[in-house]
Amino acid sequence: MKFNNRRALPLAAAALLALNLPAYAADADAPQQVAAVQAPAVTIDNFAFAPALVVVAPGTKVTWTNKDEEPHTVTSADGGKTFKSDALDTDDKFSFTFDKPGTYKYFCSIHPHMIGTIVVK
Ligand SMILES: [Cu+2]
Repeated sequence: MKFNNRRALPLAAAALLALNLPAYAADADAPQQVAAVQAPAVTIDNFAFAPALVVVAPGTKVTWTNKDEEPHTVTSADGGKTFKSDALDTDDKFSFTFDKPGTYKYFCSIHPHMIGTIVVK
């Protein structure tokens, strides 16, 4: 009987795992939430923001890092009223926490053709 009980434990654990997996898969919101958590870093490289579009949940801090040899800024499209970085040198970072839902377009004030969008929802 002792022998049988020992063997039953791993089986019970496996059964619990099997029960948990479908619960994850059935959560339709899960992929969106994962994307929101994984996306809060924007790289500035080769005169472009990448990814140019980032979707985050309210309260998320987004961090930009300039990987170019050229200085860039991160400036909200409302003329920098919402957020505005200093000129970022190579490897400099700028962060902004997006508390309110909305679509936030931004650009580099030095190279205005460089544009990006943060969607908060
Ligand atoms: Cu720039």
